[in-house]
Amino acid sequence: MKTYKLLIEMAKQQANYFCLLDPDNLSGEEAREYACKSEENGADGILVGGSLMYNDCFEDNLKIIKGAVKKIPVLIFPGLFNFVSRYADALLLLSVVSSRNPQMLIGEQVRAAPLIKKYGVEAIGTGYILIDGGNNSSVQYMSHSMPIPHAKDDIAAVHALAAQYMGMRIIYMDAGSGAVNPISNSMISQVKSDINIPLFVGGGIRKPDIAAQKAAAGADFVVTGNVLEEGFDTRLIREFAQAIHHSRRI
Ligand code: 1GP
Repeated sequence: MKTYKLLIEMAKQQANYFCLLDPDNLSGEEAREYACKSEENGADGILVGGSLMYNDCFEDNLKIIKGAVKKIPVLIFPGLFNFVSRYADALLLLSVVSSRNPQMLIGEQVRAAPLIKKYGVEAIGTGYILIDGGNNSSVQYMSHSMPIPHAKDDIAAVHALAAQYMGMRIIYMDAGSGAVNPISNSMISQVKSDINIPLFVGGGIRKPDIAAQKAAAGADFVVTGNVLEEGFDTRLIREFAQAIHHSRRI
């Protein structure tokens, strides 16, 4: 509960900025540098994860990232059950509630559960909602899941509400990595007004002013991944962090 309580406190104070690092795409040195520089330039936390495990470096890089940051939480954002490790502050145990594929709703979680117990890592039940971002996302393909249509705010809201009633403690709304269209402000705002648990929003956010809009609409945690993978730019991290921190909730 320690990290979840921290996230609740963080969400009460301000909108927060999380950088998503895909350990598969990073050397150990890059993992250390990106984690350090993210924290130094204002990121409030780091998510570690991706859709694939192509290289055998998830745990090594996670350990490096956790060792490199001083204060901010490091959370696992798993693609599949094999992203379980003791070297994170917590693991977002995702159930893809927008899916009707039982493997992504409960199958992967069942496979992860014994490892979570063995490692003693804090697991935070997370209702993951995939929204159409204007292109076929890796998550959509890998999870055999149809995303919720971009303009159907009410459908997203009832999924979030159902996840909350089922006991999930975070909602993560994702347009998918590299989305053409990030999740709309109106959808974020409707979901946020219906739930009382922290809300993560990501997918296709490439500019600080857009990130600020997502925070102003109600995202407690705004996530960027791709934009930093294309060129790790500390000035851009600072701009994202400042824009998100200075946003005003609607
Ligand atoms: C993907 O929400 C994250 O799961 C981040 O998306 O890579 O498009 O920033 P981007």
